[in-house]
Amino acid sequence: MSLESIYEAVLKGDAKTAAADVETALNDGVPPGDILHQACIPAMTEVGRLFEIGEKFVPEMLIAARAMQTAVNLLKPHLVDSDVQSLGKVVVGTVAGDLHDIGKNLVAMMLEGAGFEIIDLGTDVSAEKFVAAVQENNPQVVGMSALLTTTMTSISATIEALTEAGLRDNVKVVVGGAPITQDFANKVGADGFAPDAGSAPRVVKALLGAS
Ligand code: B1M
Repeated sequence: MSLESIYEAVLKGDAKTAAADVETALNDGVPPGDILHQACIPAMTEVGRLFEIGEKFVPEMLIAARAMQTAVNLLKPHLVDSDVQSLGKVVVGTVAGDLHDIGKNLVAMMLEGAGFEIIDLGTDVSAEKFVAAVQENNPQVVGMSALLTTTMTSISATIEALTEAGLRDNVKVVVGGAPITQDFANKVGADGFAPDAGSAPRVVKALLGAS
């Protein structure tokens, strides 16, 4: 089974074929990381490009996202080692006003694989909900994802809410998502920025002084 056929299935939003082809590729010994990075993620990038030039529309982005999530769910057990010792708790969520969750789910998966306990608040998470989750779970890290330029401001609003609640010094804040940069992270007072899911565990571990 070629990576090309998985790429095409995700691009077309054909979840059934994507699932069958991922299963076959795994059985054929294709590394799960290659399936993710050389087929699934490039397909979503292409969906975004086609949307931008008016050749794909929101419903097509949605079905491509479902196919991507189906593939990721099959890859997860192969990418996450469930026997690693806990390095700490991370509360993750996509910020208020934003429904994109594929990148956030990948980040959560990689952190879980590296040994962190994940409390996933989902999408469109208000500042109040982040604050409540920190009060309730006492995590070491809060991870926020934003995919829209219009929701980047929800990151600063959430950081402010954590400060107002007296919790900012208790947690490290890590941010990411397509429009987020290191410069933005510095400006809003985040502790860390990860450009992709692969680098998220390294960034979080460095902030916590874990090796
Ligand atoms: Co939307 N969307 N979308 N969309 N969508 C984008 C983001 C867009 C760039 C498309 C485009 O125009 N080219 C554009 C944003 C433009 C902008 O703001 N500048 C856009 C738009 C405009 C919209 C709507 C407004 C469309 C509309 O309704 N007219 C709407 C907004 C809805 C809302 O959120 N309120 C909308 C809706 C949707 C769908 C619901 C249809 C669907 C999302 C489904 C879902 O997530 N369950 C969707 C999709 C699929 C996309 C694209 C095509 C793909 C996103 C994706 O999953 N990428 C996207 C175009 C693109 O990104 N190329 C687009 C794959 C994923 C692996 O990458 O999410 O970047 P990414 O995550 C990476 C890194 O960013 C990083 O690691 C991840 C893995 O390496 N990362 C972190 C992410 N979070 C992190 C957190 C961290 C660290 C790293 O620490 C905590």
